Amino acid sequence: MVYCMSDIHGEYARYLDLLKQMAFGEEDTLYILGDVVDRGPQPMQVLLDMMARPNVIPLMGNHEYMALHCLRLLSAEITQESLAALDAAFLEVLQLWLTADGGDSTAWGFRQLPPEQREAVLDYLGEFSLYEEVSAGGQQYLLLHAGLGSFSPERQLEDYTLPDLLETRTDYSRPLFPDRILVTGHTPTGAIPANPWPFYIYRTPGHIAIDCGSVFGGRLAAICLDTGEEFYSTR
Ligand SMILES: [Mn+2]
Repeated sequence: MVYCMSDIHGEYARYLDLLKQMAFGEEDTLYILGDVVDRGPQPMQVLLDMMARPNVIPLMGNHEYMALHCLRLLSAEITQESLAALDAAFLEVLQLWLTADGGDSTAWGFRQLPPEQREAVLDYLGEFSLYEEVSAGGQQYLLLHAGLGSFSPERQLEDYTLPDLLETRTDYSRPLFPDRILVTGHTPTGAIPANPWPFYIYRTPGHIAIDCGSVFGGRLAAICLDTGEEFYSTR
């Protein structure tokens, strides 16, 4: 079976709860659509568990992008070059990440890892893909974190920019493709205008939105693409 989950944001207990509910096994595949880190309490535990499972396929979220940028510069060996990179612009990004974006739990968790594990985490984050195309239950799906900003049917997927893919607020009221369903996180379903069911997976023609706002008083969710079955964290 093929499953999708998104916006775990350090909620390790909820992540384990969902794996158990799904009876996730070696023959299954789980795509995690970004924002594993930041805000919640245990982002490093989630990452380390994902790293140990070859059948978990991670995709980049805007929070991984920020975390990777900041952690790489903070943990670089001190050279003239690495010091020059710690300029005013970087310090501003760092401050924003640690405060408004909830990067403190990621930074603290990272600091507590042994050095070789820190390096493995940075390598792992650097391998997250920007999108995945999968087929399940006879249907084609395009999986990505936020959406396809400045969408055009002629535009190739590799031509979308990072902000297009990682920060877009998707308009769920219109399908983008006639033959593919877009599966996205990033926008909590409770923040989608016209959605009467805030803590549930939201489906419209051409779209499945799966971020049920776990760190914003909601739940962590997963969906099985083969059967359409939905799973929600119970704690
Ligand atoms: Mn996001």
